[in-house]
Amino acid sequence: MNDVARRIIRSAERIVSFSGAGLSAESGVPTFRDPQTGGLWKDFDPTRLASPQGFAADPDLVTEWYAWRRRTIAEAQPNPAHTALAARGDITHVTQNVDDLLRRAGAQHVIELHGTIARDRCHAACGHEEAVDLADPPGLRACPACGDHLRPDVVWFGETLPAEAWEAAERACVSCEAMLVVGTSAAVYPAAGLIALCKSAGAKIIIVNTQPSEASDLADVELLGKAGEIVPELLQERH
Ligand code: BV8
Ligand code: ZN
Repeated sequence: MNDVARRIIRSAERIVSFSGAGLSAESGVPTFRDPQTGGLWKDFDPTRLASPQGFAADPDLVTEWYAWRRRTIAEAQPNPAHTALAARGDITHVTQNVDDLLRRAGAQHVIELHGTIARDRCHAACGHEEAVDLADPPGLRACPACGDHLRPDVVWFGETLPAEAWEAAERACVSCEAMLVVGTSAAVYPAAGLIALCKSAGAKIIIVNTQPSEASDLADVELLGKAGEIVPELLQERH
């Protein structure tokens, strides 16, 4: 284990974790851009399946694709990286992930920048939303309040991030002393911009990833390897 990284974590009072699909890869949830761990976007076209245009063109296809992802997540279990992060109630967890594995690992306060796959909301944003059973996901259906379609409460390409989550994440980043970046290619904005925001606020950046990413040049320490192996060692209790 890298002592510099451990010293940064031990001496920082305010820490933000920033996670992506690589955090859940060892739980069997496919990533988006990493061919070794699912690489969803190599088989599926994100503009057709994770965009309002795609949903408008074929709402059944998009609903079925999310039902498949929901069943996969229902069968997944939190891995040691989720558990280690969840055990640190002093860390503010900001995630791009839409799976519920950090919550299931016991993390109290998770800022979900891209929403959650565990909920549906009205596509016309009339305000109606409802939890879904990931193990038995619903098919395409109408919003009981206004008749438009219900869709996963996630942020699609071209959609804005939930304002409350974004503001909470920015607030945490501008005052943090260390950011622990876990399992993200740092390719998607505005989320990935939070890493540079922390850096500009004077925070130390520790990256845990199986390969270099678009954030590598911002790292004070880059630990190449699996989150499930590195994160528990890095976060072992402070003392
Ligand atoms: C917005 C839906 C505008 C939820 C997702 C051109 C240039 C720049 C930007 C843009 C552009 N054109 C469009 C944009 C903006 C666009 C964007 O950033 N596009 C990128 C791709 C170029 N962003 C948007 O559209 C955002 N909205 O900008 O709105 C706007 C503004 C004002 C008013 C109206 C509109 C919305 C972005 C959110 C998109 N939603 N998914 C879902 O179904 O999941 S994207 C998808 O990518 C997920 O959300 C995911 O969270 C996100 C990031 O991916 P990662 O989590 O990093 O996963 P990835 O597979 O990429 O990487 C995994 C990493 O883990 C790899 O590096 C791998 O090596 C590593 N790994 C694997 N195993 C392990 C591991 N590491 C450790 N341990 C392991 N075991
Ligand atoms: Zn509605």
